[in-house]
Amino acid sequence: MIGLGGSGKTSIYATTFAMKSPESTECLSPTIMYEVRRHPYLGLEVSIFDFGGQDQYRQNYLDKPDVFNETDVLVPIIDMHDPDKLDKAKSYFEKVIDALKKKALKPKVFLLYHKFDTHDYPKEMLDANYKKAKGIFDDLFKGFEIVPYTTSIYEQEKLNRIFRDILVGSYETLKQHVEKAEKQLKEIDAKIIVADISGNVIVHNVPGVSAGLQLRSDFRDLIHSCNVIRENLFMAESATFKGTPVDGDKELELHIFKYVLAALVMKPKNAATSTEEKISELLRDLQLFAEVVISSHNK
Ligand SMILES: Nc1nc2c(ncn2[C@@H]2O[C@H](COP(=O)(O)OP(=O)(O)OP(=O)(O)O)[C@@H](O)[C@H]2O)c(=O)[nH]1
Ligand SMILES: [Mg+2]
Repeated sequence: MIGLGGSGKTSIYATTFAMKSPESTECLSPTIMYEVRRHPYLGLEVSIFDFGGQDQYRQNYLDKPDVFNETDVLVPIIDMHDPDKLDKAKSYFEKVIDALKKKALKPKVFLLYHKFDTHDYPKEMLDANYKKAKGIFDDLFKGFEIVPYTTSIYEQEKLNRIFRDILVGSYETLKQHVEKAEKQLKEIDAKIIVADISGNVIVHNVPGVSAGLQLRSDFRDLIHSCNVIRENLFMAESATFKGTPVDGDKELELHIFKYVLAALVMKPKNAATSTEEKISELLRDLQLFAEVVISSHNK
């Protein structure tokens, strides 16, 4: 993630990956040099580089561009509340692009028009800034595969989806599976959460189950414990766990697929046959999804 100082990089990291609330970002200090955080996602170790954007640090990266080696994805972040700095951001990004080109690096670019919200900011100015910024930046990264988005830490579900797409983006087939599962969830009359074993939510249809990409801690603990049982006791790649209260008709199932993927299904004990059929179909697809994840790791 690159951008000028104060554009919101660390805030995006904190709310999307570290379970922090948007309000808590208001007292963040500027990042010194760059911070690298390793984040397990679908069995991969993803390294997220948060490049501090103050003047002296930016110059440092440009002087020693080896820090950009092995960049698979570049996320330039532009502050929609600070129109006076658009030209400065442009000139920084141009220099980064030069450095990448010299190294023959061609990361995918996810361009974020960030702080796209009216939190202490007038709507008319936001719209004007966005229009102006698009004129400057949409063309800047031509030659790269680029996807632009408007983002805000106050619109967390959207930010989560964008980062999920960034993280699965390297595997085209995975993306198709995610999109299909998303569609299926909309049509199933049961609450379902699909997450990876580390507790990153991939898709769900239950409001309020995650803080950023991270699943609520009780569900995360459940997945973790069941995964340990799967490994140590069952010694199987996949396993199913069921729970139900003694009184009442709720039912919870946890399916683990190929030691990477988990699906939590919450439904009434006697759900309609059509619901059961749709769930079975989803579970079969998730099994395939997990196989694709594993085979993409082995490439
Ligand atoms: N309104 C609004 N404010 C935001 C948003 N994202 C971040 N901020 C605020 O922007 C300020 C700076 O955020 P940081 O995340 O520290 O910025 P940074 O890009 O990491 O800055 P450096 O570390 O100096 O490069 C904080 O006060 C955040 O609360 C957003 O989406 N909307
Ligand atoms: Mg920072």
